[in-house]
Amino acid sequence: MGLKKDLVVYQVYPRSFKDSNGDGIGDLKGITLKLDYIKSLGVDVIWLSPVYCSPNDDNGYDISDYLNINPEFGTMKDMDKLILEAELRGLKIMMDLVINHTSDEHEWFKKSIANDPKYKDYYIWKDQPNNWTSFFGGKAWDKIGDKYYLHLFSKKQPDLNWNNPDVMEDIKNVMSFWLDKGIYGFRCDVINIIFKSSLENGKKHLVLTGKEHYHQQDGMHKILKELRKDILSKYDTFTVGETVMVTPKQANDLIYPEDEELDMIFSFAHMEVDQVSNKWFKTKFKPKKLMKVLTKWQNEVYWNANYLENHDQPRSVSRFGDDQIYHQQSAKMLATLLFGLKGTPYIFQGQEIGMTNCLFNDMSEFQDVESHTIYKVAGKLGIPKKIRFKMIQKTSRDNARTPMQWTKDGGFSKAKPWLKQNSNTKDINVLDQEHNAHSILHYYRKLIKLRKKYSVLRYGEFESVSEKKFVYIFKRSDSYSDAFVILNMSNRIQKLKETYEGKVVISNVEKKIYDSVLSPYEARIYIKEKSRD
Ligand code: ISL
Ligand code: CA
Repeated sequence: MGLKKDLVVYQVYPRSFKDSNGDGIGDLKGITLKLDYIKSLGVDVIWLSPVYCSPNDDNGYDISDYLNINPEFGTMKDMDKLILEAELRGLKIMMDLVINHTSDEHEWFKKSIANDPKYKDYYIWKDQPNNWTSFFGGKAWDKIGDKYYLHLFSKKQPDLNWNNPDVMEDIKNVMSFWLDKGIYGFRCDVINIIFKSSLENGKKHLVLTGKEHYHQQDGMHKILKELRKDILSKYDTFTVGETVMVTPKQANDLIYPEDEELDMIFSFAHMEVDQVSNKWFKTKFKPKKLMKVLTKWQNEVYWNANYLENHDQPRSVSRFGDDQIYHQQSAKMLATLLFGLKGTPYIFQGQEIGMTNCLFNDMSEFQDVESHTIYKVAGKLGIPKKIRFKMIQKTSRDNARTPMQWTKDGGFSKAKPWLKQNSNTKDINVLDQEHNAHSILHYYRKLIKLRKKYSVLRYGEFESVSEKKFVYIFKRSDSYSDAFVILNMSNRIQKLKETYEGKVVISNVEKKIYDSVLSPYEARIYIKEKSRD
Protein backbone atom coordinates (compact mmCIF):
# COMPACT_ATOMS: atom_id res chain seq x y z
CA MET A 1 0.00 0.00 0.00
CA GLY A 2 3.09 2.17 0.39
CA LEU A 3 2.51 5.89 0.53
CA LYS A 4 -1.24 5.46 0.65
CA LYS A 5 -0.72 4.94 4.37
CA ASP A 6 0.14 8.61 4.70
CA LEU A 7 -3.20 9.92 3.51
CA VAL A 8 -5.98 11.56 5.50
CA VAL A 9 -9.50 11.33 4.09
CA TYR A 10 -12.37 13.81 4.38
CA GLN A 11 -15.89 12.55 3.66
CA VAL A 12 -18.32 14.89 1.94
CA TYR A 13 -22.02 14.15 2.00
CA PRO A 14 -22.89 16.28 -1.04
CA ARG A 15 -26.53 16.86 -0.21
CA SER A 16 -25.61 18.63 3.00
CA PHE A 17 -22.28 20.27 2.28
CA LYS A 18 -22.91 23.49 0.34
CA ASP A 19 -25.78 24.62 -1.86
CA SER A 20 -24.57 26.92 -4.65
CA ASN A 21 -27.85 27.66 -6.44
CA GLY A 22 -30.32 28.24 -3.65
CA ASP A 23 -32.58 25.19 -4.00
CA GLY A 24 -31.84 23.93 -0.50
CA ILE A 25 -29.79 20.97 -1.74
CA GLY A 26 -26.01 20.78 -1.61
CA ASP A 27 -24.34 20.36 -5.00
CA LEU A 28 -21.07 19.87 -6.89
CA LYS A 29 -20.49 23.58 -7.48
CA GLY A 30 -20.92 24.04 -3.76
CA ILE A 31 -18.17 21.51 -3.09
CA THR A 32 -15.90 23.23 -5.61
CA LEU A 33 -16.54 26.53 -3.84
CA LYS A 34 -15.36 24.97 -0.62
CA LEU A 35 -12.27 23.18 -1.92
CA ASP A 36 -9.96 25.76 -0.40
CA TYR A 37 -11.56 25.10 2.95
CA ILE A 38 -11.10 21.34 2.57
CA LYS A 39 -7.52 21.87 1.47
CA SER A 40 -6.88 24.13 4.44
CA LEU A 41 -7.59 21.22 6.77
CA GLY A 42 -4.53 19.43 5.44
CA VAL A 43 -6.38 16.37 4.16
CA ASP A 44 -5.36 14.55 0.98
CA VAL A 45 -8.41 12.71 -0.29
CA ILE A 46 -12.09 13.59 -0.54
CA TRP A 47 -14.56 10.72 -0.40
CA LEU A 48 -17.78 11.81 -2.06
CA SER A 49 -20.94 9.99 -1.05
CA PRO A 50 -22.90 9.09 -4.22
CA VAL A 51 -23.50 11.83 -6.77
CA TYR A 52 -24.89 9.60 -9.53
CA CYS A 53 -28.44 9.82 -10.88
CA SER A 54 -30.82 8.58 -8.25
CA PRO A 55 -34.47 8.93 -7.27
CA ASN A 56 -33.11 9.44 -3.74
CA ASP A 57 -35.04 6.80 -1.93
CA ASP A 58 -31.82 6.28 0.05
CA ASN A 59 -30.15 9.60 -0.81
CA GLY A 60 -28.09 8.40 -3.73
CA TYR A 61 -27.32 4.90 -2.45
CA ASP A 62 -30.03 3.86 -4.92
CA ILE A 63 -28.38 4.54 -8.27
CA SER A 64 -30.45 4.79 -11.46
CA ASP A 65 -27.53 5.68 -13.76
CA TYR A 66 -23.89 5.09 -12.82
CA LEU A 67 -22.56 7.15 -15.70
CA ASN A 68 -24.38 10.41 -15.07
CA ILE A 69 -24.66 13.01 -12.36
CA ASN A 70 -27.83 13.55 -10.38
CA PRO A 71 -29.25 16.80 -11.85
CA GLU A 72 -29.89 18.06 -8.30
CA PHE A 73 -26.13 18.01 -7.84
CA GLY A 74 -25.25 19.52 -11.23
CA THR A 75 -23.87 18.24 -14.51
CA MET A 76 -20.99 16.10 -15.72
CA LYS A 77 -19.26 19.39 -16.57
CA ASP A 78 -19.51 20.40 -12.92
CA MET A 79 -18.05 17.05 -11.94
CA ASP A 80 -15.14 17.39 -14.37
CA LYS A 81 -14.53 20.85 -12.99
CA LEU A 82 -14.58 19.58 -9.43
CA ILE A 83 -12.05 16.86 -10.27
CA LEU A 84 -9.82 19.39 -12.03
CA GLU A 85 -10.04 22.04 -9.31
CA ALA A 86 -9.31 19.40 -6.69
CA GLU A 87 -6.31 18.21 -8.65
CA LEU A 88 -4.99 21.77 -8.90
CA ARG A 89 -5.01 21.85 -5.12
CA GLY A 90 -3.36 18.47 -4.76
CA LEU A 91 -6.58 16.81 -3.58
CA LYS A 92 -7.74 13.45 -4.84
CA ILE A 93 -11.35 12.38 -5.18
CA MET A 94 -12.70 9.00 -4.28
CA MET A 95 -16.24 8.04 -5.23
CA ASP A 96 -18.78 5.79 -3.60
CA LEU A 97 -19.25 2.57 -5.53
CA VAL A 98 -22.62 1.02 -4.75
CA ILE A 99 -22.76 -2.37 -6.47
CA ASN A 100 -24.75 -4.58 -4.15
CA HIS A 101 -27.90 -3.05 -5.58
CA THR A 102 -29.16 -0.39 -7.97
CA SER A 103 -32.29 1.70 -7.87
CA ASP A 104 -35.47 0.04 -9.07
CA GLU A 105 -35.55 2.92 -11.55
CA HIS A 106 -32.31 1.81 -13.21
CA GLU A 107 -32.73 0.76 -16.87
CA TRP A 108 -31.32 -2.66 -16.01
CA PHE A 109 -34.09 -3.30 -13.51
CA LYS A 110 -36.80 -2.04 -15.85
CA LYS A 111 -35.52 -4.40 -18.53
CA SER A 112 -35.23 -7.18 -16.01
CA ILE A 113 -38.91 -6.76 -15.12
CA ALA A 114 -39.75 -6.79 -18.81
CA ASN A 115 -37.96 -10.14 -19.14
CA ASP A 116 -35.44 -8.75 -21.63
CA PRO A 117 -33.19 -11.74 -22.43
CA LYS A 118 -29.96 -9.90 -21.55
CA TYR A 119 -31.27 -8.40 -18.33
CA LYS A 120 -33.72 -10.90 -16.91
CA ASP A 121 -31.04 -12.39 -14.63
CA TYR A 122 -29.38 -9.11 -13.66
CA TYR A 123 -31.27 -9.20 -10.37
CA ILE A 124 -32.31 -11.94 -7.99
CA TRP A 125 -35.80 -13.22 -8.79
CA LYS A 126 -37.72 -16.04 -7.17
CA ASP A 127 -41.23 -17.51 -7.45
CA GLN A 128 -41.52 -17.67 -3.69
CA PRO A 129 -39.61 -15.50 -1.23
CA ASN A 130 -37.34 -17.02 1.40
CA ASN A 131 -37.29 -15.82 5.02
CA TRP A 132 -34.45 -13.29 4.71
CA THR A 133 -34.94 -9.85 6.24
CA SER A 134 -33.74 -6.44 5.13
CA PHE A 135 -31.07 -4.29 6.83
CA PHE A 136 -33.68 -1.56 7.04
CA GLY A 137 -36.17 -3.85 8.82
CA GLY A 138 -38.97 -6.04 7.45
CA LYS A 139 -38.89 -8.59 4.64
CA ALA A 140 -36.13 -8.61 2.03
CA TRP A 141 -38.48 -9.57 -0.82
CA ASP A 142 -41.13 -7.68 -2.76
CA LYS A 143 -43.39 -8.78 -5.57
CA ILE A 144 -43.60 -7.48 -9.11
CA GLY A 145 -46.03 -9.35 -11.36
CA ASP A 146 -45.89 -12.95 -10.17
CA LYS A 147 -42.24 -12.87 -9.09
CA TYR A 148 -40.35 -11.72 -6.05
CA TYR A 149 -37.03 -9.83 -6.13
CA LEU A 150 -34.46 -9.58 -3.36
CA HIS A 151 -33.63 -6.26 -1.70
CA LEU A 152 -31.34 -6.34 1.32
CA PHE A 153 -32.02 -2.61 1.78
CA SER A 154 -35.14 -0.65 0.80
CA LYS A 155 -37.61 -2.07 -1.68
CA LYS A 156 -36.37 0.53 -4.15
CA GLN A 157 -32.88 -1.03 -3.95
CA PRO A 158 -33.04 -4.41 -5.75
CA ASP A 159 -29.90 -6.54 -5.29
CA LEU A 160 -27.79 -7.24 -8.35
CA ASN A 161 -27.10 -10.84 -9.29
CA TRP A 162 -23.33 -11.25 -9.04
CA ASN A 163 -23.60 -14.78 -10.37
CA ASN A 164 -24.23 -13.20 -13.74
CA PRO A 165 -20.99 -12.43 -15.64
CA ASP A 166 -22.70 -9.60 -17.55
CA VAL A 167 -23.21 -7.72 -14.28
CA MET A 168 -19.48 -7.98 -13.65
CA GLU A 169 -18.70 -6.63 -17.13
CA ASP A 170 -21.06 -3.68 -16.71
CA ILE A 171 -19.64 -2.74 -13.33
CA LYS A 172 -16.10 -2.99 -14.68
CA ASN A 173 -17.09 -0.48 -17.35
CA VAL A 174 -18.51 1.84 -14.71
CA MET A 175 -15.27 1.70 -12.75
CA SER A 176 -13.08 2.35 -15.80
CA PHE A 177 -15.31 5.22 -16.85
CA TRP A 178 -14.69 7.08 -13.58
CA LEU A 179 -11.04 6.09 -13.21
CA ASP A 180 -10.42 7.43 -16.72
CA LYS A 181 -11.87 10.73 -15.56
CA GLY A 182 -9.19 10.96 -12.92
CA ILE A 183 -11.02 9.58 -9.91
CA TYR A 184 -8.59 8.15 -7.35
CA GLY A 185 -10.63 5.14 -6.31
CA PHE A 186 -13.69 3.91 -4.53
CA ARG A 187 -15.35 3.45 -1.20
CA CYS A 188 -17.14 0.18 -1.88
CA ASP A 189 -20.58 0.12 -0.29
CA VAL A 190 -21.56 -3.01 1.70
CA ILE A 191 -19.04 -4.91 -0.38
CA ASN A 192 -18.94 -8.06 1.75
CA ILE A 193 -22.56 -8.98 1.14
CA ILE A 194 -22.71 -8.71 -2.65
CA PHE A 195 -22.30 -12.40 -3.43
CA LYS A 196 -25.25 -14.66 -2.64
CA SER A 197 -24.14 -18.28 -2.59
CA SER A 198 -27.61 -19.73 -2.10
CA LEU A 199 -31.18 -18.54 -1.68
CA GLU A 200 -32.16 -21.05 1.00
CA ASN A 201 -34.02 -19.98 4.10
CA GLY A 202 -31.63 -18.62 6.69
CA LYS A 203 -31.10 -18.78 10.40
CA LYS A 204 -33.21 -16.37 12.39
CA HIS A 205 -31.28 -13.67 14.21
CA LEU A 206 -32.90 -10.92 16.18
CA VAL A 207 -32.67 -8.36 13.41
CA LEU A 208 -31.23 -10.06 10.36
CA THR A 209 -32.22 -13.42 8.95
CA GLY A 210 -30.29 -15.18 6.20
CA LYS A 211 -26.88 -13.58 6.35
CA GLU A 212 -24.97 -16.87 6.32
CA HIS A 213 -25.92 -17.14 2.64
CA TYR A 214 -24.44 -13.85 1.52
CA HIS A 215 -22.08 -12.54 4.16
CA GLN A 216 -18.35 -12.84 3.45
CA GLN A 217 -18.69 -15.64 0.88
CA ASP A 218 -15.81 -17.04 -1.18
CA GLY A 219 -17.53 -15.67 -4.27
CA MET A 220 -17.02 -12.16 -2.93
CA HIS A 221 -13.26 -12.68 -2.66
CA LYS A 222 -13.25 -13.94 -6.22
CA ILE A 223 -15.11 -10.86 -7.46
CA LEU A 224 -12.79 -8.46 -5.63
CA LYS A 225 -9.71 -10.20 -6.99
CA GLU A 226 -11.07 -9.96 -10.50
CA LEU A 227 -11.97 -6.27 -10.18
CA ARG A 228 -8.49 -5.60 -8.83
CA LYS A 229 -6.70 -7.56 -11.53
CA ASP A 230 -8.71 -6.35 -14.51
CA ILE A 231 -9.47 -2.75 -13.52
CA LEU A 232 -7.97 -1.27 -10.36
CA SER A 233 -4.43 -2.49 -10.95
CA LYS A 234 -4.34 -0.56 -14.23
CA TYR A 235 -4.50 2.75 -12.35
CA ASP A 236 -3.06 4.34 -9.23
CA THR A 237 -6.02 3.73 -6.93
CA PHE A 238 -7.22 3.80 -3.38
CA THR A 239 -9.99 1.50 -2.17
CA VAL A 240 -11.81 1.14 1.09
CA GLY A 241 -14.54 -1.43 1.52
CA GLU A 242 -17.50 -0.93 3.77
CA THR A 243 -17.82 -4.33 5.37
CA VAL A 244 -20.62 -5.13 7.78
CA MET A 245 -20.29 -7.56 10.71
CA VAL A 246 -16.66 -8.51 10.07
CA THR A 247 -14.16 -10.01 12.48
CA PRO A 248 -10.49 -8.97 12.44
CA LYS A 249 -9.66 -12.22 10.64
CA GLN A 250 -12.24 -11.49 7.93
CA ALA A 251 -10.90 -7.94 7.67
CA ASN A 252 -7.38 -9.23 7.08
CA ASP A 253 -8.65 -11.68 4.46
CA LEU A 254 -9.94 -8.70 2.49
CA ILE A 255 -6.88 -6.49 2.70
CA TYR A 256 -4.00 -8.93 2.90
CA PRO A 257 -1.97 -9.98 0.96
CA GLU A 258 -1.66 -6.46 -0.29
CA ASP A 259 -2.84 -5.46 -3.72
CA GLU A 260 -5.16 -8.39 -4.27
CA GLU A 261 -8.53 -7.16 -3.03
CA LEU A 262 -9.00 -3.92 -1.04
CA ASP A 263 -6.55 -1.47 0.54
CA MET A 264 -8.49 -1.23 3.78
CA ILE A 265 -11.97 -1.73 5.19
CA PHE A 266 -14.43 0.05 7.46
CA SER A 267 -15.51 -2.21 10.29
CA PHE A 268 -18.29 -1.62 12.77
CA ALA A 269 -17.25 -3.34 16.00
CA HIS A 270 -16.35 -0.05 17.66
CA MET A 271 -19.69 1.44 16.59
CA GLU A 272 -21.50 -1.28 18.51
CA VAL A 273 -20.11 -0.53 21.96
CA ASP A 274 -23.08 1.56 23.02
CA GLN A 275 -25.81 -0.80 21.86
CA VAL A 276 -27.53 -3.88 23.20
CA SER A 277 -28.75 -6.19 20.43
CA ASN A 278 -28.80 -3.78 17.52
CA LYS A 279 -28.14 -0.13 16.93
CA TRP A 280 -31.68 0.96 17.79
CA PHE A 281 -31.31 -0.20 21.38
CA LYS A 282 -28.64 2.05 22.81
CA THR A 283 -27.24 1.77 26.33
CA LYS A 284 -25.05 4.07 28.33
CA PHE A 285 -21.66 4.51 26.69
CA LYS A 286 -18.84 2.87 28.64
CA PRO A 287 -15.44 4.13 27.43
CA LYS A 288 -13.72 0.93 28.49
CA LYS A 289 -15.71 -1.06 25.96
CA LEU A 290 -14.55 1.24 23.18
CA MET A 291 -10.93 0.99 24.33
CA LYS A 292 -11.11 -2.81 24.31
CA VAL A 293 -12.50 -3.03 20.80
CA LEU A 294 -10.07 -0.47 19.40
CA THR A 295 -7.10 -2.22 20.98
CA LYS A 296 -8.22 -5.55 19.59
CA TRP A 297 -8.48 -4.16 16.08
CA GLN A 298 -5.21 -2.29 16.40
CA ASN A 299 -3.48 -5.48 17.48
CA GLU A 300 -5.06 -7.88 15.07
CA VAL A 301 -5.71 -6.05 11.83
CA TYR A 302 -3.01 -5.36 9.32
CA TRP A 303 -4.11 -1.78 8.54
CA ASN A 304 -7.23 -0.05 9.88
CA ALA A 305 -9.49 2.57 8.31
CA ASN A 306 -10.23 4.62 11.43
CA TYR A 307 -13.41 6.62 11.82
CA LEU A 308 -15.73 7.84 14.53
CA GLU A 309 -18.37 9.27 12.22
CA ASN A 310 -19.90 8.93 8.80
CA HIS A 311 -23.24 9.64 7.15
CA ASP A 312 -24.81 6.57 8.82
CA GLN A 313 -23.81 7.24 12.41
CA PRO A 314 -24.92 9.70 15.05
CA ARG A 315 -22.36 12.43 15.80
CA SER A 316 -19.42 11.20 17.87
CA VAL A 317 -19.30 14.11 20.30
CA SER A 318 -22.94 13.47 21.23
CA ARG A 319 -22.29 9.77 21.52
CA PHE A 320 -18.85 9.27 23.04
CA GLY A 321 -18.21 12.75 24.42
CA ASP A 322 -20.31 15.52 25.94
CA ASP A 323 -22.06 17.83 23.51
CA GLN A 324 -22.96 20.32 26.25
CA ILE A 325 -20.58 21.41 29.02
CA TYR A 326 -17.45 19.75 27.64
CA HIS A 327 -18.30 20.08 23.99
CA GLN A 328 -15.00 21.53 22.91
CA GLN A 329 -12.86 19.47 25.22
CA SER A 330 -14.46 16.16 24.38
CA ALA A 331 -14.58 16.78 20.62
CA LYS A 332 -10.84 17.45 20.72
CA MET A 333 -10.21 14.40 22.88
CA LEU A 334 -12.01 12.25 20.28
CA ALA A 335 -9.98 13.87 17.52
CA THR A 336 -6.79 12.97 19.40
CA LEU A 337 -8.00 9.40 19.64
CA LEU A 338 -8.74 9.26 15.91
CA PHE A 339 -5.34 10.63 14.94
CA GLY A 340 -3.46 8.75 17.64
CA LEU A 341 -4.49 5.32 16.39
CA LYS A 342 -2.54 3.45 13.77
CA GLY A 343 -4.28 3.45 10.38
CA THR A 344 -5.88 5.85 7.94
CA PRO A 345 -7.98 8.58 9.60
CA TYR A 346 -11.35 9.53 8.07
CA ILE A 347 -13.09 12.77 9.02
CA PHE A 348 -16.78 13.21 8.25
CA GLN A 349 -17.86 16.72 7.26
CA GLY A 350 -18.65 18.80 10.32
CA GLN A 351 -16.77 16.53 12.68
CA GLU A 352 -13.87 18.98 12.47
CA ILE A 353 -16.01 21.66 14.12
CA GLY A 354 -17.69 19.30 16.57
CA MET A 355 -21.13 19.20 14.99
CA THR A 356 -23.61 17.45 17.26
CA ASN A 357 -26.77 15.38 16.96
CA CYS A 358 -29.83 17.44 16.11
CA LEU A 359 -33.01 17.68 18.10
CA PHE A 360 -35.77 16.38 15.84
CA ASN A 361 -39.22 17.00 17.28
CA ASP A 362 -41.46 14.91 15.08
CA MET A 363 -41.23 11.96 12.66
CA SER A 364 -42.09 14.34 9.83
CA GLU A 365 -38.77 16.09 10.36
CA PHE A 366 -36.82 12.95 9.47
CA GLN A 367 -36.00 12.28 5.83
CA ASP A 368 -34.14 8.99 6.10
CA VAL A 369 -35.87 5.94 4.62
CA GLU A 370 -34.26 3.74 7.27
CA SER A 371 -35.67 5.82 10.13
CA HIS A 372 -39.19 5.68 8.71
CA THR A 373 -39.03 1.96 7.93
CA ILE A 374 -37.73 1.05 11.37
CA TYR A 375 -40.35 3.28 13.02
CA LYS A 376 -43.06 1.33 11.21
CA VAL A 377 -41.54 -2.11 11.80
CA ALA A 378 -41.05 -1.35 15.51
CA GLY A 379 -44.71 -0.29 15.62
CA LYS A 380 -45.76 -3.67 14.28
CA LEU A 381 -43.70 -5.28 17.03
CA GLY A 382 -45.83 -3.42 19.56
CA ILE A 383 -43.21 -0.92 20.72
CA PRO A 384 -45.07 2.19 21.97
CA LYS A 385 -44.87 5.38 19.90
CA LYS A 386 -42.97 7.38 22.46
CA ILE A 387 -40.23 4.80 22.84
CA ARG A 388 -39.95 4.28 19.10
CA PHE A 389 -39.56 7.99 18.54
CA LYS A 390 -36.87 8.23 21.22
CA MET A 391 -34.98 5.38 19.52
CA ILE A 392 -35.08 7.16 16.19
CA GLN A 393 -34.12 10.52 17.72
CA LYS A 394 -31.00 9.06 19.21
CA THR A 395 -29.87 6.81 16.40
CA SER A 396 -31.25 8.19 13.15
CA ARG A 397 -28.72 8.67 10.40
CA ASP A 398 -30.23 12.12 9.86
CA ASN A 399 -28.28 13.24 12.93
CA ALA A 400 -25.17 13.20 10.76
CA ARG A 401 -26.85 14.57 7.68
CA THR A 402 -28.03 18.01 8.80
CA PRO A 403 -26.53 20.82 6.71
CA MET A 404 -22.91 21.76 7.26
CA GLN A 405 -22.65 24.66 9.70
CA TRP A 406 -20.62 27.35 7.94
CA THR A 407 -21.81 30.48 9.74
CA LYS A 408 -23.93 31.64 12.67
CA ASP A 409 -27.03 31.56 10.52
CA GLY A 410 -26.09 28.35 8.72
CA GLY A 411 -24.46 29.52 5.52
CA PHE A 412 -25.41 26.28 3.78
CA SER A 413 -28.15 27.61 1.51
CA LYS A 414 -30.18 30.71 0.79
CA ALA A 415 -33.30 28.54 0.78
CA LYS A 416 -34.85 26.24 3.33
CA PRO A 417 -32.51 23.22 3.44
CA TRP A 418 -33.78 19.75 2.46
CA LEU A 419 -33.16 18.61 6.03
CA LYS A 420 -33.49 20.78 9.09
CA GLN A 421 -30.49 22.85 10.12
CA ASN A 422 -29.26 22.24 13.64
CA SER A 423 -30.10 25.38 15.63
CA ASN A 424 -26.74 25.27 17.39
CA THR A 425 -25.11 26.60 14.22
CA LYS A 426 -25.13 29.94 16.04
CA ASP A 427 -22.54 28.53 18.44
CA ILE A 428 -20.87 25.82 16.37
CA ASN A 429 -19.79 26.95 12.91
CA VAL A 430 -16.75 27.17 10.65
CA LEU A 431 -16.52 30.95 10.51
CA ASP A 432 -16.35 31.45 14.27
CA GLN A 433 -13.86 28.64 14.62
CA GLU A 434 -11.64 30.06 11.87
CA HIS A 435 -11.30 33.18 14.02
CA ASN A 436 -10.60 31.33 17.21
CA ALA A 437 -7.13 29.82 17.54
CA HIS A 438 -8.39 27.47 20.26
CA SER A 439 -11.23 26.04 18.24
CA ILE A 440 -11.88 22.41 17.43
CA LEU A 441 -11.23 23.26 13.78
CA HIS A 442 -7.71 24.52 14.49
CA TYR A 443 -7.09 21.51 16.68
CA TYR A 444 -7.87 19.19 13.75
CA ARG A 445 -5.48 21.13 11.54
CA LYS A 446 -2.81 20.83 14.15
CA LEU A 447 -3.31 17.08 14.47
CA ILE A 448 -3.06 16.61 10.72
CA LYS A 449 0.17 18.61 10.65
CA LEU A 450 1.59 16.53 13.47
CA ARG A 451 0.75 13.35 11.65
CA LYS A 452 2.64 14.64 8.62
CA LYS A 453 5.60 15.67 10.75
CA TYR A 454 6.10 12.58 12.88
CA SER A 455 6.43 9.26 11.12
CA VAL A 456 5.66 7.54 14.40
CA LEU A 457 2.06 8.79 14.19
CA ARG A 458 1.70 7.33 10.70
CA TYR A 459 3.65 4.10 10.85
CA GLY A 460 4.50 3.52 14.50
CA GLU A 461 3.51 0.20 16.01
CA PHE A 462 0.63 0.26 18.46
CA GLU A 463 0.77 -0.98 22.01
CA SER A 464 -1.94 -0.53 24.60
CA VAL A 465 -0.52 0.73 27.87
CA SER A 466 -3.58 1.12 30.01
CA GLU A 467 -7.32 0.70 29.66
CA LYS A 468 -8.66 1.97 32.95
CA LYS A 469 -12.34 2.69 33.33
CA PHE A 470 -11.99 6.17 31.88
CA VAL A 471 -8.37 6.60 30.86
CA TYR A 472 -7.00 5.16 27.64
CA ILE A 473 -3.25 5.23 27.15
CA PHE A 474 -1.43 3.74 24.21
CA LYS A 475 2.04 3.88 22.81
CA ARG A 476 3.15 4.19 19.23
CA SER A 477 6.74 3.55 18.32
CA ASP A 478 9.05 3.44 15.35
CA SER A 479 12.81 3.68 15.02
CA TYR A 480 12.78 7.50 15.43
CA SER A 481 10.51 8.04 18.39
CA ASP A 482 8.01 6.84 20.94
CA ALA A 483 4.64 8.52 21.24
CA PHE A 484 2.23 8.19 24.14
CA VAL A 485 -1.40 9.06 23.55
CA ILE A 486 -3.21 9.81 26.79
CA LEU A 487 -6.97 10.26 26.84
CA ASN A 488 -9.34 11.02 29.67
CA MET A 489 -12.66 9.84 28.30
CA SER A 490 -14.71 11.14 31.21
CA ASN A 491 -16.09 14.40 32.55
CA ARG A 492 -14.20 14.00 35.80
CA ILE A 493 -10.62 14.60 36.88
CA GLN A 494 -8.47 11.49 36.58
CA LYS A 495 -5.01 10.73 37.92
CA LEU A 496 -2.09 9.27 36.02
CA LYS A 497 -0.06 6.65 37.83
CA GLU A 498 3.05 6.84 35.69
CA THR A 499 5.02 9.77 34.36
CA TYR A 500 5.74 10.12 30.70
CA GLU A 501 8.90 11.33 29.10
CA GLY A 502 9.10 13.53 26.08
CA LYS A 503 7.46 16.66 24.87
CA VAL A 504 3.71 17.24 24.89
CA VAL A 505 3.26 17.99 21.19
CA ILE A 506 -0.46 18.58 21.45
CA SER A 507 -3.09 18.83 24.14
CA ASN A 508 -6.64 20.12 24.37
CA VAL A 509 -5.91 21.75 27.72
CA GLU A 510 -3.30 24.45 28.06
CA LYS A 511 -1.13 23.94 31.10
CA LYS A 512 2.24 25.19 32.25
CA ILE A 513 3.13 21.78 33.56
CA TYR A 514 1.55 18.57 32.40
CA ASP A 515 1.52 16.69 35.68
CA SER A 516 -0.34 13.60 36.81
CA VAL A 517 -3.72 15.30 36.94
CA LEU A 518 -5.94 14.97 33.89
CA SER A 519 -8.74 17.52 33.54
CA PRO A 520 -12.13 16.34 32.26
CA TYR A 521 -11.69 14.97 28.72
CA GLU A 522 -8.06 15.98 28.67
CA ALA A 523 -5.96 14.56 25.86
CA ARG A 524 -2.19 14.71 25.39
CA ILE A 525 0.33 13.27 23.03
CA TYR A 526 3.90 12.97 24.28
CA ILE A 527 6.64 12.37 21.77
CA LYS A 528 10.12 11.35 22.75
CA GLU A 529 12.67 11.19 19.98
CA LYS A 530 15.13 8.36 20.22
CA SER A 531 18.79 9.19 20.36
CA ARG A 532 20.57 7.98 17.29
CA ASP A 533 24.19 7.13 16.96
O1 ISL B 1 -26.59 2.25 9.23
C1 ISL B 1 -25.93 1.27 9.36
C2 ISL B 1 -24.86 1.16 10.35
O2 ISL B 1 -25.28 1.45 11.61
C3 ISL B 1 -26.05 0.08 8.52
O3 ISL B 1 -27.11 -0.72 8.71
C4 ISL B 1 -25.92 0.55 7.09
O4 ISL B 1 -27.11 0.50 6.43
C5 ISL B 1 -24.90 -0.34 6.46
O5 ISL B 1 -23.70 -0.01 7.09
C6 ISL B 1 -24.79 -0.11 4.97
O6 ISL B 1 -24.54 1.22 4.66
C7 ISL B 1 -24.31 1.58 3.34
O7 ISL B 1 -25.23 1.00 2.44
C8 ISL B 1 -26.58 1.40 2.56
C9 ISL B 1 -26.75 2.91 2.65
O8 ISL B 1 -28.05 3.20 3.06
C10 ISL B 1 -25.77 3.53 3.61
O9 ISL B 1 -25.89 4.92 3.60
C11 ISL B 1 -24.40 3.08 3.19
O10 ISL B 1 -23.38 3.69 3.93
C12 ISL B 1 -27.28 0.87 1.34
O11 ISL B 1 -26.61 1.27 0.19
CA1 CA C 1 -28.30 23.18 -4.99
